[in-house]
Amino acid sequence: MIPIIPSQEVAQALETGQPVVALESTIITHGMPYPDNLAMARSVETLIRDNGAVPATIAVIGGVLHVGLTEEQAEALARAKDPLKLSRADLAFAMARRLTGGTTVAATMMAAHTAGIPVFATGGIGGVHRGAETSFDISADLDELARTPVTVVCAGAKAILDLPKTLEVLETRGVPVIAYGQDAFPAFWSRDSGLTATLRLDDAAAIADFMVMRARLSGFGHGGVLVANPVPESDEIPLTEMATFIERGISEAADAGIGGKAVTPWLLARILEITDGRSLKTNIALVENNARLAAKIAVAHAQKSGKP
Ligand code: PSU
Ligand code: MN
Repeated sequence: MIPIIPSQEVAQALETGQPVVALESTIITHGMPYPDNLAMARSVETLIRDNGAVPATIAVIGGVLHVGLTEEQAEALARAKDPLKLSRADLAFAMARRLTGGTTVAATMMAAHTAGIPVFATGGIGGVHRGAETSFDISADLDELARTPVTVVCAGAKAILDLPKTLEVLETRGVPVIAYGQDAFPAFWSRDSGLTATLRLDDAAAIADFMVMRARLSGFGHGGVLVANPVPESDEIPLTEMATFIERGISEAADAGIGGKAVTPWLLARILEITDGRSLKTNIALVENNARLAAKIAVAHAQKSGKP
């Protein structure tokens, strides 16, 4: 048996076929500073409830893989000192050593699928880093999307990555990339990356239909689905503006010798400083926007799966 502990509320929702939305927690432990991280975690859960689904934030606390956190657990995670960043490669280690950490998109997908939750909301996925041709830094999120059947609702991928290469890898690995309500693939803080997503759907019900059909094809073997939901216009920082901040952050990261798992958290924190907090406001708005859409998809999917 896989040692996963669902909260009472999540266990009950899953038993009775109610819609559930999984949430990652690296965004809490490494993506935003305290106390904004805790406020974001709370508002996202509230938005999911307001849209008719049950939130299930996933994290490892003291070695236990939790699916659904109590208020106290969420607060402890948001305040944790030196929490780990847990991707597929790190989960068992953290659990065996009874450690605490936030789960990335990859690790959250693993836990959500094991728990029986088909829909998951995050901010942005990891991808192919700029310079990957020499560093080989490609997020495990992409591999997980290729293998684990969970629908991930994100705001695209951050423009700190190499977005054309990220889309190429997703295509090679057979991951459908669906832009929501527009043709362009969004770039996290910005609505338009300048690249076109291969697929487009305009409402939650159509995405749920797509999920159901993909599951029916699972005899061929199938993995996840990526839904790329642009940040609301009122909160976006256009790419032209963002590009300058990103270039500066990346060159500073290189000078400081930042590499590996530390790159994304370091850049997010530095860009927050460079933009004087504006990027954080956008980051929170896009996660909230993704939570709303994920809840709508989960509700539509639960109906189409013949459950209440
Ligand atoms: N996007 C954010 N904040 C984050 C991340 C993405 O706005 O904290 C995290 C996600 O958990 C994602 C991870 O899965 O970064 C990717 O890290 P890496 O590139 O090291 O795989
Ligand atoms: Mn990496």
